[in-house]
Amino acid sequence: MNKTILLILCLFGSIVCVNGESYSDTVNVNSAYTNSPISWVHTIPSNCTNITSLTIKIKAYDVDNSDYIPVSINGIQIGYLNGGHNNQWDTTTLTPDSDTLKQISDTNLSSLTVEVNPGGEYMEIDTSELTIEYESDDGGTPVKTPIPFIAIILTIAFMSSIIYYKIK
Ligand SMILES: [Ca+2]
Ligand SMILES: [Ca+2]
Repeated sequence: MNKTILLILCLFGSIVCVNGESYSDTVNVNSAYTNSPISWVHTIPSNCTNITSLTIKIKAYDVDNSDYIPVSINGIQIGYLNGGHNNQWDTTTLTPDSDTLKQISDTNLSSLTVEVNPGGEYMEIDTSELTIEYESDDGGTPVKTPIPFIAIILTIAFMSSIIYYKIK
């Protein structure tokens, strides 16, 4: 590959990634052991206009079956709690794809309301950890994220290709 193009790609990737704003919020849901819907609210930054990535980790008890208890954010379903944990605690990690994120971003973004619907199955929620990367509508002080893995890999690939061509 043309080395100049590769260098430009590396630099561009690094700049785009480093400028992402990042935010985390943990809610101690502490729900009852129940078969009714459970919901809670994650606050998000007031200047957030678009969510570019989202990860939520939900610690739940006694989720017996897979693909059975749906999880939604602002009414948009993002997946299911992990099943196969009869009378056990387990943490489900969900990362909605870009189409789903766009649907969430199109809702009222003043906060994120999470709901799980046990549909008659008894279960319990302990904690919920939300992490988002987002775009904002002002020039406020952004929280810089660490240089992400992909930028490091691209840089290493670039350096390696230079060394390879030099010794060739
Ligand atoms: Ca059970
Ligand atoms: Ca159960």
